[in-house]
Amino acid sequence: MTSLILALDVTTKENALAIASRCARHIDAIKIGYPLVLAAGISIADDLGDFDLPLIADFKVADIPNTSRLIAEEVFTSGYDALICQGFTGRDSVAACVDVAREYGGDCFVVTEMSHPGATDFFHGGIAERIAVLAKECDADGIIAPATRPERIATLKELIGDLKIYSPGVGAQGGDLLTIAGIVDGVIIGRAIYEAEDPEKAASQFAGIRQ
Ligand code: OMP
Repeated sequence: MTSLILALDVTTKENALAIASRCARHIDAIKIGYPLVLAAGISIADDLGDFDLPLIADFKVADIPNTSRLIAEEVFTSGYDALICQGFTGRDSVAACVDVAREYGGDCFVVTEMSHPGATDFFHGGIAERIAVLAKECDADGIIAPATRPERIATLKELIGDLKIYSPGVGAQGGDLLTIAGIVDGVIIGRAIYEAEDPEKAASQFAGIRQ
């Protein structure tokens, strides 16, 4: 089974709750990032908690270990179940995020290679591979890898053992759902659901991967 993760990048609490409410039965988790938290506050987790779905805080934490730890503590004490951090910051910063996740019984996912075109400027040439190995060595729960480059997912998958892969880039960024659904643990989809004329219908169509 492949999980369907809704990237809830809307900028009002009302819209967030309306879309989550309509999509909840078709999805396995909600990912919340800067757009929604800056607009509605980190306590949006309390409101979204009503849907009884895991909440993933996508802050792509990329700081020194102490600041990363402080951010991670805010995330987990605010009711989120998982945190996404960048991996290029290095071992000590990634370890700080993983350690806090462990303290709170949560998960930590490490971005290895991003999904947009410009990501190839810096993540290629062996960097993403090194980050994938680092994520495994730091005992992270999984990596984030690009649905826009399925061949890169295959390469990174060979390096991470039993770590999970969550993959954004399907729909608005051009990634193909069925191409990656069989090789990752979770597919992250935002605009193709929340900007759809009927978000519930869109979510239900993507939810075919959950069977
Ligand atoms: P859509 O492009 O609208 O489906 O949204 C994709 C979601 O995944 C957004 O919340 C992005 O911030 C996030 N994302 C990427 O698109 N690419 C990445 O490389 C990493 C992420 C992420 O970490 O979630």
